[in-house]
Amino acid sequence: MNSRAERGRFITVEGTEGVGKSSNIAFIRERLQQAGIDVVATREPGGTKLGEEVRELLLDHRHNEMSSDAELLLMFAARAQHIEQVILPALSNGQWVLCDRFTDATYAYQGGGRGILFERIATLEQWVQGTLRPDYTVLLDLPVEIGLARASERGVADRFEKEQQTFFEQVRSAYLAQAESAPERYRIIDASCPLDEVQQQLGAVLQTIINEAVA
Ligand code: Z5A
Repeated sequence: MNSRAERGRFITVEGTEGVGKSSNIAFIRERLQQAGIDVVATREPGGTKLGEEVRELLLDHRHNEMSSDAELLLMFAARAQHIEQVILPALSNGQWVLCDRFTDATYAYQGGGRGILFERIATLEQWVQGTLRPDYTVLLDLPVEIGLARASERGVADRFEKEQQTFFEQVRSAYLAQAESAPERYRIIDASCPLDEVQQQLGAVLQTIINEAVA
């Protein structure tokens, strides 16, 4: 499929706490590979040596004093490195990039959750990304209380996971508003179902994405 080295596709996966991103990204990657697609799976914040170090700062609960603007700028600092070092080279090489969170998370968490003006985020988006936007965004969506109950079974909470339910309600609302404003890019999955049903939905969505790519 990538023999003509046409630009690859950029797929991002988003959702609030406990929606099952980790559980489903491996499934998405495998489905794409089964279709003969060369996939680079990566994540934000992170994806590069520098970005992973920035991630540690961002998630470390010892930095509870971090200001919202510092948090926003660190997200974009890690993103700038990720785009230059990983995302753009892969896409221009014809590979597909599957990214666990991207700028929609910034609108949802720093915009919806922390209350930073969307215009301010859009300025950084334009500066750091130029014209780069995801081709498809899979939003795993479920009621916040279900996600928090699932996530509570994991280990020690990081700096974001310590936020209250209202914070995650604002994050979810921001995601749903973004999905509504960009229906051609977003694919919403009901993540409240058992995992096999979530993956049935994902399988159907991926098939249409693959069909569109080869059409
Ligand atoms: N962040 C930000 O603020 N701004 C930005 O621009 C970016 C990120 C890029 C780290 O992200 C933090 O960075 C994140 C937002 C912020 N903070 N939060 N919250 P992350 O993506 O690395 O962290 P995460 O949100 O905790 O994602 P995760 O580790 O992938 O977890 P998950 O989506 O919550 O999924 P999971 O671990 O696969 O599932 C949770 C549990 O539920 C687990 O026990 C599963 O077995 C179970 N599960 C999964 N699916 C099901 C179903 N269908 N039924 C029942 N149980 C299930």
